[in-house]
Amino acid sequence: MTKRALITGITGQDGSYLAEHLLEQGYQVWGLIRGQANPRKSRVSRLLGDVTFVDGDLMDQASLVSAVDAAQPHEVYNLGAISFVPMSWQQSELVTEVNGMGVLRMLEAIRVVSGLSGSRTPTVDNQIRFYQASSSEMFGKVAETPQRETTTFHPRSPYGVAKAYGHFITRNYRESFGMYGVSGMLFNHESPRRGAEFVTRKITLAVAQIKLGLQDKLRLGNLDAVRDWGYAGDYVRAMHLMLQQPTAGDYVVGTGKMHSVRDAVRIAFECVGLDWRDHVVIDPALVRPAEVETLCADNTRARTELGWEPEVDFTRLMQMMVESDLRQAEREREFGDLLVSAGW
Ligand code: NDP
Ligand code: GDR
Repeated sequence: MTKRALITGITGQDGSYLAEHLLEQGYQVWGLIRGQANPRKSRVSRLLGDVTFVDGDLMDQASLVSAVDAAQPHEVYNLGAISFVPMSWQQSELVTEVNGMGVLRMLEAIRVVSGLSGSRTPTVDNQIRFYQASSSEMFGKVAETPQRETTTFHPRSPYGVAKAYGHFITRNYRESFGMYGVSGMLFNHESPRRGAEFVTRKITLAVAQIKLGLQDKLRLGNLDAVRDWGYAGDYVRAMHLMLQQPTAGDYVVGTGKMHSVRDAVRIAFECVGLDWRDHVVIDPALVRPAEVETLCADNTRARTELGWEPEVDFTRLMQMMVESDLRQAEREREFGDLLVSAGW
C-alpha cells in the first residue's frame, strides 16, 4: 500500500527536505500551500510533478479540515510556523496564533476527519499519525545541560511559549483522544536552503559576498550564544522515524555538540581564507530582549529507540553552506556581467 503524507510548511527549509525524503521512501506527498501565488512555491519547483498541493493556512480551521479530507493522509507533518524568533516580539499575537493555535487547529482537523472522540479509541492501524515541529527554544533558560525529553521548559520568547503550547496540546490529544501524536524537540538545524535571516545563513551569504569583494562588513548581535547546530537533511530522517514507532512519544533531536556564534563565524571565514575579525561588526540592535544563551541536546532516546544518528558535523555543515553561497554569488556576478555586456 502506498502511504500518503500531508506536510504543512512545505515551502520552508525542512518541508522541502522532508518532501524529498518521503518521495524517496515511496510516499505520495501532499503539501499545504498558503496564499495566492505564494512566491516561495518556486522553492519546491523541482517537486512540482511529484507533490500534490492543496491550499490552506494554519490560521483557517476549515481549510485544514478540507486539506486533511482531500489528502486522506496516513501521516501529517506540521512544520508550518513563523520560525524566526525575533519576529515573535514584534508580532507576538500572530506568532501565537500560527505556532500555537495552528497546532490545535490541525489536531482538530485530524480529529474531525478521523471521527475521533474521547469515548472512541481508534486502533493504531487506522489512525492518522501526527508530527509536531517542537523546538529546543522551549527549554530557553535551561534547567540542565544537556537537555533531554524531561527537562523543564523555560521559554524566553513568545515563539518559545507558543511552541510549548503546541507541544503540550499534542500530548494532550494523545492522552485525551488516543491520537497518535509525536513532538520532535528539534535543536537548530541548517542547510544551504536555510532562510537568510537565521545566523548561520546570514554569515555564509556574507562570507560569499565579502570573498568576491561585493561587501566588506557583516553586522551581528550576540557572538557568545551557544547552539547545538545540525544538518536539516539529517533531521528530517528523524521526523519520519518518529512516526514509524509502535507507540507515540516525544524525542529530542540534536548532535550533542555545542558551538558559539563566534565559532560559526570563524569557521565560515576560514573556509575562504579570511579572518573574521577584519569584517564582523557588533550591532547592539541585533541583541534580543531575552536571549537563549546555550543549548545542547541529549539525543540518547533518538539514538537508542529510533536508531537515528546525525551524519554531517558542524564544520562540514558550514563548509557546505559557504560553498553553496559562493557558487550562487559567482553565478549572479557572471549573470550580472552578461546582462551588462548585453546592454541591459
Ligand atoms: P521555515 O521558516 O523555513 O518554513 C516555515 C514554513 O511555515 C513555510 O513553509 C511557511 O510557508 C509556513 N507557514 C508560515 N505561516 C504559515 C501559516 N499561517 N499557515 C501555514 N503555513 C505557514 O522553517 P523551517 O523549515 O526551518 O522549520 C520548520 C518547522 O520546524 C517550523 O515549525 C519551525 O518553527 C520548527 N523548528 C525549526 C528548527 C530549525 O532549526 N530549522 C528547529 C526546531 C523547530 P509560506 O511559504 O507560506 O511562508
Ligand atoms: P534561533 O536561530 O533563534 O536559535 O532559532 P537564529 O539563527 O536566528 O539565532 C541563533 C543565535 O544567534 C544569535 N545571533 C544572531 N541571530 C540572528 N538571526 N542574526 C544575527 O545577526 C545574530 N547575531 C547573533 C542569536 O541571538 C541566537 O542566540 C532557530 C529557528 O529555526 C527556530 O525556529 C527554531 O525553533 C530554533 O532555531 C531551534
